[in-house]
Amino acid sequence: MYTQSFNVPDGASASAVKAVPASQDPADAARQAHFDTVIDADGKIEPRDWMPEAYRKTLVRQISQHAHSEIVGMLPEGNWISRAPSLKRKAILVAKVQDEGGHGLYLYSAAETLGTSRDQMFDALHSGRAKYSSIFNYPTLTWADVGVIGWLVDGAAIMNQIPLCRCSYGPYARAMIRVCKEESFHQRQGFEALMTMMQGTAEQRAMVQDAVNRWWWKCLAMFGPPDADSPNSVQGMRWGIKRISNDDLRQKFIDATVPQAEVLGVTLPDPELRWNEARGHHDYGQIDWDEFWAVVNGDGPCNKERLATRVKAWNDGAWVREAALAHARKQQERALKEAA
Ligand code: BYC
Repeated sequence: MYTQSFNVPDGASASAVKAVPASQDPADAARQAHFDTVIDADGKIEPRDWMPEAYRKTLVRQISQHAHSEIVGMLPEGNWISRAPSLKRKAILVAKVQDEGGHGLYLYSAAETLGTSRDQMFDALHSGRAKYSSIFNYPTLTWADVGVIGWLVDGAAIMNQIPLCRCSYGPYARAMIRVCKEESFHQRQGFEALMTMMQGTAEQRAMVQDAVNRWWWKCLAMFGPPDADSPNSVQGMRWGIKRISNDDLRQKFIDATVPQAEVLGVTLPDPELRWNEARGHHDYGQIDWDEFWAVVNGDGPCNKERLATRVKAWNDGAWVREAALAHARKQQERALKEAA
């Protein structure tokens, strides 16, 4: 349904911004030149390699935000585990939510290789300084929302994340390969759950349509602001972190999703959505960017609730962390004694 292929071509604008500016510090010139050569040759930068501070900072920003999105993303769906309509759906949902937790862990680990501790990242999240995806600040009102999150939210995530498998930073790229394989299952289970509901009663079909109406525009905003208002894009693409621009990914997602909506029998809630023969793409209506920025800046319907839930989970889990540390200390002491 969504390609697992990693040979997705770079966005048109990527080739124009490949060269990395040389460092102004003469001491760094040789290392910078080597870094530039690796980037220009589409090679990988590894944790022990020299990298410009701005590259490191950009990666920590993006990877930690991504990790936070995964673990906050567990909450809207976790809300439905105890109310899943059958044992089969419950088992699938538990596995999916658990996968999201795992994605968070791979990503925190990847960010740690850049010299940022997990405690620092959690502190940024819990104090409200860190961002996470806007999409998770909306409520899941009905069971159909769980299917729509799989179909559309995970669908949008895959579209964004497949190119990240070729990101220039090795640990991030490698983490994304496994994440994308799992996201693909998530997207399919969502579509299949919705397909089942669409073959059910008129009430079930209406529930699916209502969920699609509420989530569609929010999913389009997930790809980030329009390219012209995206301050990080040019540099991110120059460094081979981002491969395809926000607008190009959004367009790819729309073009891929329209035929899926037809198969499902739902209407996408955009009267301006139509195929443009000349462009070879679908035209679409205006995204509400004021709403997007309000949500990103803390004013979405669920921002406070999501953060409070994460902080509570962190505080409630303190004894587990303490016990694990005490156990590790004891094991270390025993190993030292045995070695002596
Ligand atoms: N929500 O210059 P831009 C998932 C921020 S997990 C909130 O274009 P960039 C899933 C952006 O951070 C989904 N903030 O930035 C999990 C920047 O602010 P800062 C998460 C957003 O980095 C569980 C500012 O706006 N996926 O799918 O070049 C269950 C300007 O933007 C958003 C990832 O994180 C947003 N939607 O591009 C199911 C993928 N969009 O940092 C599903 C990795 C933008 O300057 N991340 N902002 O203060 C990326 O690919 C890129 O970081 C983005 C943004 C495309 C998101």
